[in-house]
Amino acid sequence: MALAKKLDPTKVTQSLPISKPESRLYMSFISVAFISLLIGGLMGLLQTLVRSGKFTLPFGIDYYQVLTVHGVILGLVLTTFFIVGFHLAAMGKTVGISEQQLRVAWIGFWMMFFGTAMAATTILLGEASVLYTFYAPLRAHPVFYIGLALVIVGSWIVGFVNWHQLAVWKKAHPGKKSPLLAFMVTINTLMWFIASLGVAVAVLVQFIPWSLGYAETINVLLSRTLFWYFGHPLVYFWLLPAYMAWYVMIPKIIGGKIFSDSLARMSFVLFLFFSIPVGFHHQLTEPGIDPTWKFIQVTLTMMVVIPSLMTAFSLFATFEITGRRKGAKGLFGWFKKLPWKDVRFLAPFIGMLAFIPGGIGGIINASHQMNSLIHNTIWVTGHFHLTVATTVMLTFFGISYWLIPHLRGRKLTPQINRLGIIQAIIWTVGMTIMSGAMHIAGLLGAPRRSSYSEYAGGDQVTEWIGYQMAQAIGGTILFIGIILMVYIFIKLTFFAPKGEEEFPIAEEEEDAEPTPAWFENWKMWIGITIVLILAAYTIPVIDIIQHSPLGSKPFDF
Ligand code: HAS
Ligand code: CU
Repeated sequence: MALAKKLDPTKVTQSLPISKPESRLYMSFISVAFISLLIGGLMGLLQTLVRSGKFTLPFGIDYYQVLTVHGVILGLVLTTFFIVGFHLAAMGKTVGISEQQLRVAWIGFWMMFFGTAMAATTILLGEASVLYTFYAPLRAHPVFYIGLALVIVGSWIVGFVNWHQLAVWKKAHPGKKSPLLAFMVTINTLMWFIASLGVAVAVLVQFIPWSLGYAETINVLLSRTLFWYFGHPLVYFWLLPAYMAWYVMIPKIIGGKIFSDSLARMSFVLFLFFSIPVGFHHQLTEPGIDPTWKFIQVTLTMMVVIPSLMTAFSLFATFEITGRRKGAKGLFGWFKKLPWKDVRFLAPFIGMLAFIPGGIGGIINASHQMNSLIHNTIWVTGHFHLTVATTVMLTFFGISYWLIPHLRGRKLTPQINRLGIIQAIIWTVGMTIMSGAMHIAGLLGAPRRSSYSEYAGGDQVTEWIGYQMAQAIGGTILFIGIILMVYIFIKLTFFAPKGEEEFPIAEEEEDAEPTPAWFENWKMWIGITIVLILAAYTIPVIDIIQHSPLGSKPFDF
């Protein structure tokens, strides 16, 4: 605490103006995200229609090609572009960006853009129907892997810019704590960098030489382990920007304050620690990994639930305190004081609600015995359509309603606000039907990642088919939601009336305890993260390298 007192406790509500050239960069990222939404969403619709058994894809298009476009363009492209754009805007607003760093960030953008175009071309040519997890021994065209590598390296470049931005700010503000948003962005980019090193190694050392024909076989288990070392933190890379909006923007939008700056920082630090050493919870049914290590990583998975529970606690506290300040009485009176008619609040709030069943589903998945019931069934697809496609996406939509007009010098009109509320409701209805049906069908054994099939005997398919129809109905409703959202995006970007829209950043409570200085000890955070990763992965990875059977021959597309 002695140290903490030395920090300048003034509430650094940094709010810098965003210049035109900055806006152009941030909007470029966000625009790619919305174009991806349209393309990827259309693919999703097609998939649900095929699985209903009532529709065949035209022109010889393959189901798995469509599924790969869907997963890559939504899971990897939309998310990464939106997040990198949002990160940059959050940093620009709180710590600023120099012209030189802006130029470097543009290099990152173009690398990501060309990488995406390369990967997309191979998928569209039918040379890379390997799904977004590109599991070996499925082998894609080398350009697919090179494209993915470019997207990752491009995102690193922007990450380095983000770190540089914070370092410059800290130099200019000695002894001050970094603005909360900048701290959060730094954690998320750190996590992303450390995690994507794993997939970068898999792509550069295993997949590219193998797809070029230099290596005849591939160590399948090693490649999957490296993928999931990245794949789990990937889902938190999606979630944390939503948490930034929940911790920092939502309190401001509802007219309240940040419940606790230290709690918010601590939860992000815990995500950095526990997001990475847990990838085995995606490989629980995989032979070749000692159960002891699976047990250790499952235990760490349960640890990563804690920062989400802290977030839930903190949000309830913010809602209640704000409501009571506005005169709410009784146990739940504060509920009525929330701004239900403001889409900037409503869309992320529905996202929070969806995360309650989404998170419970996650804990079920992570429990080894129950995992053997649901693994590889469409239950898992139901789980991630609640988490990433509802919790995260509705929050990203919520962010877009103020961020896009803020960057474009326009206003969120009452009419667009109303359309946004309709959009959020359509999304909720569509997703409840689709994801609910996926969960139930999964429990009945319906597989994921599989086209329509009659399964010869016919018994099982009759059990599943009603739910697959329901998924097609939900999918159609969702696609209407996507068209509406893209319309709103175009409206906000080009046609909304000129004006000013607030970039909402909440302040801390007046009487908040000062945030301890050790939060700025980045060496400690990175050190603990590395120790945890080495503890969870070193021995099993050595095992995998030493004891894996001969590598696998490719299965080409
Ligand atoms: Fe997951 C599979 C375990 C969270 C995404 N997950 C996936 C896949 C994706 C995904 C994409 O252990 C599929 C990958 C593939 O293609 O194979 N997941 C978890 C666990 C959590 C979890 C333990 N997942 C997420 C998030 C995702 C995501 C977040 C995306 C954004 N997941 C798994 C496992 C598998 C898996 C296994 C592999 C399954 C298999 O066998 O293949 C946890 O982080 C969840 C913790 C969250 C909570 C909820 C806290 C609630 C909050 C809301 C508060 C609400 C408020 C509203 C305040 C405990 C914060 C107020 C309300 C009022 C009423 C006023
Ligand atoms: Cu996971």
